[in-house]
Amino acid sequence: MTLLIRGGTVVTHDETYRADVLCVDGQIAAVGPDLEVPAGAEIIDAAGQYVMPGGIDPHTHMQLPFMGTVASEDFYTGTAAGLAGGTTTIIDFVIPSPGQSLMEAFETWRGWADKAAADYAFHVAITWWDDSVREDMGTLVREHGVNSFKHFMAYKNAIMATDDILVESFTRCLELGAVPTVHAENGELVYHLQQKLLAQGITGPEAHPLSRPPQVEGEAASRAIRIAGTLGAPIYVVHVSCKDSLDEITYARQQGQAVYGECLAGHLVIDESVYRNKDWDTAAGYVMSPPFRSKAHQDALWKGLQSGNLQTTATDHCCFCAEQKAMGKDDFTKIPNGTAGIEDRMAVLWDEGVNSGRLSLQEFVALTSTNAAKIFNLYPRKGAVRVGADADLVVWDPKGTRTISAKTHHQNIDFNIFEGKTVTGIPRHTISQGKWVWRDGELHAERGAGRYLERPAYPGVYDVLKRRAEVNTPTAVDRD
Ligand code: URQ
Ligand code: ZN
Ligand code: ZN
Repeated sequence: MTLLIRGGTVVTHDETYRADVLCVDGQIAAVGPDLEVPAGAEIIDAAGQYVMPGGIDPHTHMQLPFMGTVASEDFYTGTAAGLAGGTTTIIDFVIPSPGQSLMEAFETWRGWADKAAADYAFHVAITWWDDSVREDMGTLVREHGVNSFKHFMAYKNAIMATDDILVESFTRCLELGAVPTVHAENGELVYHLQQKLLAQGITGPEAHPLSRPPQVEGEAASRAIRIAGTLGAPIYVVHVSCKDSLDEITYARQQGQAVYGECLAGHLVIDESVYRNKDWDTAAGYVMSPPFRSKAHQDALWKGLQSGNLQTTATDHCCFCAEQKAMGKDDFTKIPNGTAGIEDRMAVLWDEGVNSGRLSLQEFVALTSTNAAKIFNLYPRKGAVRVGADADLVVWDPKGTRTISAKTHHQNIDFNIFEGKTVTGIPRHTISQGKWVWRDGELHAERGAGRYLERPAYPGVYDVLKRRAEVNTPTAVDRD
């Protein structure tokens, strides 16, 4: 399989230059001006367009069993929708039920992901603790290429990790050279506020943000960062949604602590007025945690991206259709939490970030691909445009436009949080493993083509991460 992307401008996290890109048998074989056209090669005309590393979404939940139902997007439809949006790698989550063997859950998720159309990796959640969890973490790192473990500080009476679990698990991550990550909301406070609102007879989606105010996130972020700092472990905070948690990250980083922050495309552009929509289904469609916030918090998040205090963008793609959301018709705490985004993340970030002048081209690449690859040790196999890297690329048309809608998206959900938004700047072509899978509006995703990506732990993870993610740690490509 030989593909030549001709006439484009290559943009990486630190370079912008005119070059052709030759892909042979799934890897990048050459990058340079006026490359020879090998016999039989497919040719993509990229004149006037940017050739960038395929997007990496470090936060998805395909077909997640959650809150009494199962997310409507599965690993095939979700990764296919990602390819249509320029995303070529996801990092999803294995979430064992409390008491369930980590290895058993890992094998279950591996089975579900077998149908993926694009490459994938897994964070593994720590939702309970005993010696077997400690052992299984070692097995997952040493034998299965897991180098990140998730901790939900929210969701009391379900998957919430209490402080004792954080301390045990972060310590274990330190021993193993793995990165602990957290969903930072104080689950006890959320539960208390939920009960209070219900007791006042406030049962609709408008109560959702009232039960999870920014200080609930700021407290948990501070606690997780302090615990990690005390133990000498790095920490990655997922879906940072507000100034409260961003300030905690910024302060810790200024003290030299290895703290990383992720923000969601939705949190950058959608505000909490959506929960006051008169239409119940519409308001419930936006229920996800942490909730969408005020514009002031959106501005803070943009500054976080521009200042380098937030390093990645993601989607937390976790889909529930209207009939599933209706499980919470009489009680907002029963509305399955989650929204979609994998198909729109990159175009929304380009439209609101690059077109507005907030982000440079190279910062766009760093935030949608390269930084996630570096932090989770997939770089330079992923997140790079260089010889030897996987041929996962997106040909970006800065002038193309698209109006986002559930009526036309490829995501398996009947709702789109960006409904009606017209973006300028779209993925014209997506190449995955050297195959032309998104061809100017035609999707050629292949069920089962996705591969499980092993992510080695970092030898001496913390000194590497302490030197920030600029260090090229030995990865699969380097080791070959
Ligand atoms: O909390 C998460 O990240 C999962 C359960 C998706 N749902 C959500 O509301 N963010
Ligand atoms: Zn979360
Ligand atoms: Zn999530």
